[in-house]
Amino acid sequence: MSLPSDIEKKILKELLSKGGSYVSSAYLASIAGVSRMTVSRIVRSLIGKGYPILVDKKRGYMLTIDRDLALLHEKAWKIGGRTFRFHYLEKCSSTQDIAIGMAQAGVQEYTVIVAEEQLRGRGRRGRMWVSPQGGLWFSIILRNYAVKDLTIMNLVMGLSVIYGIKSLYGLEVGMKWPNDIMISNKKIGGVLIEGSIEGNEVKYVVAGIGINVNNDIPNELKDKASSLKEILGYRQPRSPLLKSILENFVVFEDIIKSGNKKQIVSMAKKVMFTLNKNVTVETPKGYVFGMAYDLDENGGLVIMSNDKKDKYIIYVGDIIHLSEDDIVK
Ligand code: BT5
Repeated sequence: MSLPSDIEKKILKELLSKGGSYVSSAYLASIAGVSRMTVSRIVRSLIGKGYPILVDKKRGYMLTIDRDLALLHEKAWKIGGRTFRFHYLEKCSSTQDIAIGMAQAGVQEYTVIVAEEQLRGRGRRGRMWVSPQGGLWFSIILRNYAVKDLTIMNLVMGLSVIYGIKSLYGLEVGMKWPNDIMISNKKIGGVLIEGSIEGNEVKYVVAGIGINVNNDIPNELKDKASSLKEILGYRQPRSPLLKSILENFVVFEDIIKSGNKKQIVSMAKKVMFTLNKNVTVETPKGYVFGMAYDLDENGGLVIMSNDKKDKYIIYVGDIIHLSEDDIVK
């Protein structure tokens, strides 16, 4: 997805600032210095990008920020030859639980469960994921993956989120290995990959994504977490972000399904904040100290011990906690 043009930005800014009320087409035309026909064309293009804009012949245009995800319920988007079908829930325990139940019941791939609020949102190893109203919390059911590709799925989803945010807002976004989405050293989102393997076959993968958009960050997380609202300075509809993430995801999924893991790893290295940092990793076998300097071909973090005698490769499942020390210059 390309960044919006200047005229598009002007119209969008006006609709965002008057979110929830109608803005007349004549007013938008005068603000942007274009004809009403052009306004109508630009609004149609914004709707195509996932912006929840209601059109009323008499009153003009209204962007709905809070109800945008609800509008997706039982709707579908065709992106990159796939059909993503949405189930929206006002409140649920965790979209992962719902998606896993549906995947086990045979529901088709690319079904997306999206919730306004999760009561028991979770991260890795049963950690709590704070998910109040206003955030983007969703899980996608995926199928037809090879077992060998699973270790890299957190990178595939992480890249989809990073490029989804970058291409929509032009922000600098990075990843803290293995699954944290970071802007200026604060966590704004996370990825959780779960699935089921029987024998040599992947029955399903459920990719869960949580992004702080308009939700408030609780005090206890404020020093290490932030939201797009805090960073951009205003509230955003979430459906364009969801669309942008899915548009990027289909590109990365095509790459992984064509067997080109190397390309995923090399793209992930470019956005990985953790590389060239001194790290401490807590694993079930004990602590590992050293410099994280590379990703291996399966997405594992390669660490050189401080005395340069030992090399460790750590995978997502091995890690309990990773902390970064000072940046090594
Ligand atoms: C993650 O776990 O970062 C994966 C988060 C995945 C959440 C999505 S939402 C949709 C789907 N449904 C679910 O139930 N989950 C997925 P992890 O690396 O284990 O990080 C968890 C840690 O992040 C916590 O221990 C907190 O320190 C911190 N944290 C919790 N909530 C946060 C939030 N909203 N924003 C930033 N950090 C948070």
